[in-house]
Amino acid sequence: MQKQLKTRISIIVLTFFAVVVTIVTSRVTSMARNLEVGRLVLSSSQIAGVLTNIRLILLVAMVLVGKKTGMIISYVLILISTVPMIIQMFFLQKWDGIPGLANTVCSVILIYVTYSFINNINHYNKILHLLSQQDPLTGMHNLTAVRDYIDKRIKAGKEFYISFLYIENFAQLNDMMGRDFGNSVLKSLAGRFIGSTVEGEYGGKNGDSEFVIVIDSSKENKDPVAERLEVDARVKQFIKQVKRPLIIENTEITLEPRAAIVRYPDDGGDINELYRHLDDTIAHYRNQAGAEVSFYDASVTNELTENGKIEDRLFKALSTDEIHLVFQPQYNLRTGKLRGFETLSRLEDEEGKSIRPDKFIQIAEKSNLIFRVDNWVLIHAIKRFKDVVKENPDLVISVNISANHLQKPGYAEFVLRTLKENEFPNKNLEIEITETVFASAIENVKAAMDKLRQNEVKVALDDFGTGYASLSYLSQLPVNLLKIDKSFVDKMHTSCEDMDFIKLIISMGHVLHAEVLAEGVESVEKKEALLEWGCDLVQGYLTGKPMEFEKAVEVIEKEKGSV
Ligand code: G
Ligand code: G
Ligand code: MN
Repeated sequence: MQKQLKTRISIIVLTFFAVVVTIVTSRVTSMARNLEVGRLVLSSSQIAGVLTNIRLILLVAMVLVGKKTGMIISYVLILISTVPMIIQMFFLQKWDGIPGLANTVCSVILIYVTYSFINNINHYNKILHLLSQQDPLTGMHNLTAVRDYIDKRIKAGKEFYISFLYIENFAQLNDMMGRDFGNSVLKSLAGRFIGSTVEGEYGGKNGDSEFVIVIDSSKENKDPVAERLEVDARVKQFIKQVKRPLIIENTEITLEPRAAIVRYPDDGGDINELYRHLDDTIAHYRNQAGAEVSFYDASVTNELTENGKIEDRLFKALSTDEIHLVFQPQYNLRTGKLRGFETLSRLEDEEGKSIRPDKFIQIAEKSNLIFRVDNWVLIHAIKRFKDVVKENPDLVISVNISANHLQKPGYAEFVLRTLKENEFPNKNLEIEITETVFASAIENVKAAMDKLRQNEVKVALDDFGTGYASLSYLSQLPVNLLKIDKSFVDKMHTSCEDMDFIKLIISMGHVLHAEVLAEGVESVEKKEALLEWGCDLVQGYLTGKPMEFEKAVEVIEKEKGSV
């Protein structure tokens, strides 16, 4: 609006001056006498020539400012000033106007050239703008276009929903099948998307593999709950489209789409806040079962802030050695003898309140701090126990290792080097890994485990029964201990199926030449039943809670005394 007004005013001003110059020119021409400016004597035709050029500049400026309108006004002005000249020439046979006429023809051409030049530039500008609003791969509206659209909606005072639709298994697919394959997937999806938005919806592509849908809040539907349900259903339709199997390069693939949704203005006052809350929602629900379409709410951000604080705390604790280690004893079920200890880490917040270990371990795993935590724990556990194991050559000290850790190149070598540097005998260390290693690069895991076992380090499979172990993998992996997950032991006396399962794990362990340990044993009855079923080892509150190092040493000493 502002711009249009400015253009109009400029055209009026330019027209005014052009008219003035035209009038003055015709006056000067008709005067037919010389003008003296100081010592300079100018003929009227000389002055008219200068004025005509000034007018030409004004007319070209008018085309630049007013484009088509500018050109029309220019031509009208030229026509008005030329008609008397032509009349004079033809009716009065005064041919001295011919140079002026030639001048006029040149002006007409110049104005036209200027106009078409401007027009072309505008045309290319439009194409450039279109390209800048388009995702090059899929042809969908890109990030900028979507942001522009949202900005306009906010300025227009509209209410709307934004949904980010992302594909949980896209990165994995990209890694496994290559980027070209991933690009083909996105192109096919874009085809499904572009055709399916209806009036009041706007679709685009955000980041690498993220789609955006903006859905207008319906005017007639004022009930917020009903509206939310409608949006939920609509986004689920998009999800359904994405989930339809895709055939790319003769491979059928199934995607795992998920969506996060925010509402303007409820969930954020500007686009940045809305986007941040969408990202928070994605981070919060990522890998969470059943959370296919999730609406943002404040608790999402609160929890992320909370997790961020724990992460900061952990980060600091790693450099100030404030992670605290406790040790839970493991016993031989048949002889009742102490076998060793599982090392467990503990962390306290700034006020000294303890942070739940499963929580901070999970946060560490998400942020990759887990590698540092695991290494810290390994180093500190063996430093603490190195003198103790020299006195007790059969004692086993076990540490937990995150599943991702073992597949990192050089991990086994790192463990062996650490043991050597600390003069800790390899056979006294046990590495506990969870069954989730089976979901990762098994070849690397197997190589690392083989290397450790060849060097007498023990390897235990933790939380057994809850993960993905397949018999074929299990038979290939050199484990010396299976740890039956606490959840089975908990349900031992209430569920026959769980009892059968425990018996099965025990015999499976023995077939694999591994020992079997039951975790979380809290009662004498369970302990006795496990013994009867042939279970080898036990770890639980019944036989000993996780304890401080000094207490653990006392337990060891007492054992020795009782033998
Ligand atoms: O005892 P507790 O509540 O600490 O254990 C919670 C979970 O955290 C268990 O599954 C345990 O294996 C895991 N855990 C405890 N300490 C560590 C550690 O240092 N590294 C890893 N990767 N996991 C640990
Ligand atoms: O997954 P992992 O085996 O590393 O987990 C060991 C966890 O189980 C630790 O958090 C430990 O404190 C806990 N734990 C060990 N024994 C018992 C028990 O008998 N009862 C309960 N409730 N927790 C136990
Ligand atoms: Mn464990």
